[in-house]
Amino acid sequence: MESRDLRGWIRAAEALGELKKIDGADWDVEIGAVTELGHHRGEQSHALLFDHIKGYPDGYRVLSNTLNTTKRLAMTLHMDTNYTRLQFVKDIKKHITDLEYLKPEVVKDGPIMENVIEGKDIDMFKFPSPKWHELDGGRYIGTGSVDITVDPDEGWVNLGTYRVMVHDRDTLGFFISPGKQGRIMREKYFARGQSCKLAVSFGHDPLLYLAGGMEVPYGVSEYEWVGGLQGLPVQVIKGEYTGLPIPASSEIVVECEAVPGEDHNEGPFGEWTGYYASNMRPEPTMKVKRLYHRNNPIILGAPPTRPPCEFNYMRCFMRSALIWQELEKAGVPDVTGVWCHEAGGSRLLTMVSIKQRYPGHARQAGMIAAYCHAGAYLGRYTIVVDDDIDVTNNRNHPPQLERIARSNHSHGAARAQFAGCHRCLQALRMDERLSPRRRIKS
Ligand SMILES: Cc1cc2nc3c(=O)[nH]c(=O)nc-3n(C[C@H](O)[C@H](O)[C@H](O)COP(=O)(O)O)c2cc1C
Ligand SMILES: [Mn+2]
Repeated sequence: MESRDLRGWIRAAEALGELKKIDGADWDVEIGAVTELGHHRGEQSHALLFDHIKGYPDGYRVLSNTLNTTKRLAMTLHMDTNYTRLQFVKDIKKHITDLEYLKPEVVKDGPIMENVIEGKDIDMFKFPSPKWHELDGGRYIGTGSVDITVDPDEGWVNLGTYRVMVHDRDTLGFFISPGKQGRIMREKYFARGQSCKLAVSFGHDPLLYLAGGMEVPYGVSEYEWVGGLQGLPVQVIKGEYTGLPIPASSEIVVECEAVPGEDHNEGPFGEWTGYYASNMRPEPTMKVKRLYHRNNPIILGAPPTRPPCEFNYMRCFMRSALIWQELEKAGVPDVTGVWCHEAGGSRLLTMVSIKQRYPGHARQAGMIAAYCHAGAYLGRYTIVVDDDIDVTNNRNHPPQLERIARSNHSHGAARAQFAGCHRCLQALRMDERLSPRRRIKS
């Protein structure tokens, strides 16, 4: 099998009949609005390739809506494309459980070296980075991107998908929330008063962004995880400035230095919850030292929007498979389904079905699903149901579930509720708008 780049992925999406080309859109909110409409078309959506973008040379493109159908997701994972959702989650689980990590292959040259730019010639505005949502604080070149860092103590290389804003010609802002692996690495450098070197890729096989955007275990490089998944090492070139491995066939890569204390206002940015979750605030910045890009480069965009949004649809499958895997590892028997619901942006609402065997079985499944690595971060509600419910089937769930997932329950943020086999309607009791007394009574 040949190693795939973003252009190979586009050809494969076209072959599936799942790609649309759109000419003449404006980077200023228009690409974002059209992208969001696509998010809400779910399985009917197409991957969208924007060209002839206003004010930019023809061929400087943006690709969005890559992973929001099961067909495109399966194609990206090098799997078959005729699945029910539940079977697909099961097969992904098997796929990632049997994974043998493959180290990346270091090569001397690749398409990314077509243009290498340094010093005063660096201009991050040369790309049609979208302003995705109306009230965003700026233009975001990085949404489906990966930040590449090396752990200063342990030496392993992490790839994480964290948003990247363009501040000026050679300064980028990046927001990484607490506890993410790239943030832990950055903090280690900063705590020693050292700068943190990073490479960031803005266009690549969406499989790399899929890996960068999910909970690959701590200490495992996403390069090795992707290599294992595609059965072929990812080809990388050693960056001249940072020494970090950069994908040889990326569309756009920067090598940067983040200096402690050099923060700059970042955001706000429309979030996957469907609203602005935080205001503008100072966040670390990166100075671009080298800019590499292919001729006619393509930015891979994966902006958050109101749910369901594209990247969270992808994560519904991936995180469900990971949680299921962790349930099995913890010895929970007879799990028949796991679904990180799209109404909760794949994080806030996890549903598990079991063939109930003994008293405590539902509680055990719910506890572990709520608190295992893949389920813990921002996990809010976990519901356990009987095995006659297909948890992946939207029609089984009332629309109120979205409100539940987004509600703000006040009785201890980490308290999970287990409806243990009383069907998901039980969950309505958790609606924040009801007083605790009414919730108990309802
Ligand atoms: C499209 C997309 C955008 C994301 N944006 C951010 C972000 O701006 N900041 C952040 O901390 N996490 C963001 N995430 C979530 C992280 O990528 C995710 O938690 C991932 O597990 C982080 O990688 P790590 O486990 O190597 O830290 C995003 C995920 C996706 C798929
Ligand atoms: Mn990681």
